[in-house]
Amino acid sequence: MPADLRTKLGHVDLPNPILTASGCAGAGRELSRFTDVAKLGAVVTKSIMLAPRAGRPTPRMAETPSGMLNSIGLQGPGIDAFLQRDLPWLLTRGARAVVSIAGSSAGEYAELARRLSDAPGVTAIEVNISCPNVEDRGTVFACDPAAAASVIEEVRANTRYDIPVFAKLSPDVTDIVAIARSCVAAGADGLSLINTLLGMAIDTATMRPVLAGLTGGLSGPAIRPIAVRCIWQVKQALPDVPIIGMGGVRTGRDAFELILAGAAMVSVGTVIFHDPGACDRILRELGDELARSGLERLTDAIGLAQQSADAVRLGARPRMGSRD
Ligand code: RRO
Repeated sequence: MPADLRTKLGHVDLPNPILTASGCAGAGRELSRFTDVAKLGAVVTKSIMLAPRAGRPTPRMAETPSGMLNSIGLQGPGIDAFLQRDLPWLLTRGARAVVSIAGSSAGEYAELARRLSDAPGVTAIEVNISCPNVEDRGTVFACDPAAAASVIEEVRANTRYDIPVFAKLSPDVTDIVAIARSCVAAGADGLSLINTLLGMAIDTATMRPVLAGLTGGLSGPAIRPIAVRCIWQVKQALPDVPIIGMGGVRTGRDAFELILAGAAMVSVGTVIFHDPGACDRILRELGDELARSGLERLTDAIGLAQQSADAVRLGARPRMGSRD
């Protein structure tokens, strides 16, 4: 029997847990040549700001061992064009739209939340407070518990009550649990873990930085263990808060790993650039992983590795799956 893959995005039911990762599939249109966007758990859009924005100069991408650096710098059409063109397109296709928002002040985030609440069809808002590609690290709200809370409080207060608000956090902090607690106390319904890590590459032939923006966000398989660790730590501290996990997922087994750590949903990102049909494949493979492990429901797998760890701590034998 195929496993039941249904999950919950806050109080919203999703048919399955595989989402696109913000920034890796635009607003879904390009991806729709390769994937039926209505069959995904949801499409998470590229972070949208109030005004259109050109982003950083090129080159903006660089390959690294088992990963990739990006220095896009929040390129986007702005909220007006998004509401006129991109959101209606997603809805006519039957996709669930999780809209990622970004701003340079709590007030800008609040305005975006208001505009999205007035539009029909927004499934959830992912509040990107962790973009690494900004001029001033002081504006990375997710690096400070009070700054993170001030944005989330404004967004929650200005978002329609039936739209869940997820805060997207940065792994570039000493204590991600402190930031997570602060966001939840400020009204976040869930957490997205993790954004990219700040990195840099230097071309030894030219003896210059590879990226025009100098630094960039590191993504891809290289960061998956960091995502697993962050999800694990936050799930331990806040077991009832739903988590969208992301970071280097390439296969159904990788997605299963994030779910066992505590994620209720998994966003797929960097792999899409060289395998645009990856979301469909990962969804199939995840179903196979659950079946092989003797799990009938995805929800039974969420955070399951934590229970095994608890059992080991208490001196009991860990629960073994049926995998050989
Ligand atoms: O646009 C970007 O450069 C970007 C964003 Br908003 C983000 O959240 N994470 C990232 O790696 N790049």
